[in-house]
Amino acid sequence: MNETRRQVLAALADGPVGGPTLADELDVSRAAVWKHVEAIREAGFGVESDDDGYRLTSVPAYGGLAIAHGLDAPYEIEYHESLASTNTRARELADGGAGDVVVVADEQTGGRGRLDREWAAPPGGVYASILTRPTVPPSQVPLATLAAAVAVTRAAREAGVDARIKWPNDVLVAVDEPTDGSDGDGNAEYRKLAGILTEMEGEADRVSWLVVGIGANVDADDLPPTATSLRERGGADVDRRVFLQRVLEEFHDLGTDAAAVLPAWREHALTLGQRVRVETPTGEVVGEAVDIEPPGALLVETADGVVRVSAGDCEHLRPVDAS
Ligand code: BT5
Repeated sequence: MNETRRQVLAALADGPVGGPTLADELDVSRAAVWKHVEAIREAGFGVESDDDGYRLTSVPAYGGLAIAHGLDAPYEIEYHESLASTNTRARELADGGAGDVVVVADEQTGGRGRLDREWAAPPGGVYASILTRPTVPPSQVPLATLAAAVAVTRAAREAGVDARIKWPNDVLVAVDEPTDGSDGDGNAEYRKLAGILTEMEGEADRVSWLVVGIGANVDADDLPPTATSLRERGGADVDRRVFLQRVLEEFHDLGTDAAAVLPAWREHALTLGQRVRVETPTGEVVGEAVDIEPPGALLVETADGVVRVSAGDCEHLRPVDAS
C-alpha cells in the first residue's frame, strides 16, 4: 500500500486540510494530492471538500486502506475480495522477499486448517495472514501461534464475547453458558470461533519467514455446526475492521516474548485444569492439563507422570473437579 496515500488519509482524518498545504507537507505535487484523494474516495471513504479544504467524513466497513487507517502496528495490508487462501498468498510474498505484510481476504475459496483440513471461509469473516521475518530460532515459533490465540481472544472479549483458548490454536466460546453470571455445571458446550495456521521456513537457528494465518468467524452464515461467530454470540455490533486491527495490534505487541505471551495465554486458557486427550504424532496422551511451558508445550499429568506435549490435537474430556 502506498505510504503517501496513508499519510494523505491520516491528514484528511485530522482535517480540514487544504490541498496546497498537504502538497507542501508531504512534498508532492498538488496533482498527486488530488489523485490520492480520488483514490481514497474510490476506496469507499467519504471525503468532503469546501473552502477550508478536505475532510474525512466516513470510513468504509472493510478493505485494505480501511484496515490500514488508524492501525497501530507496522504492517502493510494487502487486501483481496476473494482468495483461495491468504496463507498461500502470504507464502508467495515471502518467497518474493516481502515482510511485515498482512494478507486479508473477505472470503477464501480454499481456506486451509492444519494437516490439510479445510477451513470454511464465507464472506464476512476475518481471514488474515501475517507475514513477518522475526529474528528467532524455529523452536520459538509456537509462541507466535499462542500470541495469535491471545490476540484473537482479547479482541473478541473487547467486542463483548467471552472467548477462551483451547490448546494449542483454537479460540472457543461457550454456547450454553448460564446468563446469571454463575459458572454453571462446568459442562458447557464450546464452539470454535477462530483457528490459527502457522507456517514457516527457516534454518536450524534462524527463521527465514513466518506466516501466522488467522481465521475468525464474525458472521454466522454457512459455518460448520461446531463453529460459532461473534455475531451469533452477542457481539451484534462488532466492527470487523476494528476487530482485525485489534488482533493485529495485540499480536504485534506480544511478539514471541514468552514472558508476555505465556501469562496472557494462561489467563484465557480453557484447557488448563481440564482432563484432556491429546493425539500426538507419537501416540495418545490422556490426563489433566496442568500448565504450559515455553515455547508452547502442554504439560499433562498422566497416570505415569507429567508428559510434555509439543504438538497434537487436543480434546477436552470433562473438567477434573466435575463429578
Ligand atoms: C485451524 O485448523 O483451526 C486453522 C484455521 C486457520 C484458518 C486461517 S484463515 C486465514 C489463513 N488462510 C488459510 O488458508 N488458513 C488460515 P484446525 O485446528 O486443523 O481446525 C480445522 C477444523 O476446524 C476443521 O476440520 C473443521 O472441523 C473446523 N472448521 C472449519 N472451518 C471452520 C470455521 N470457519 N469455524 C470454526 N471451525 C471451523
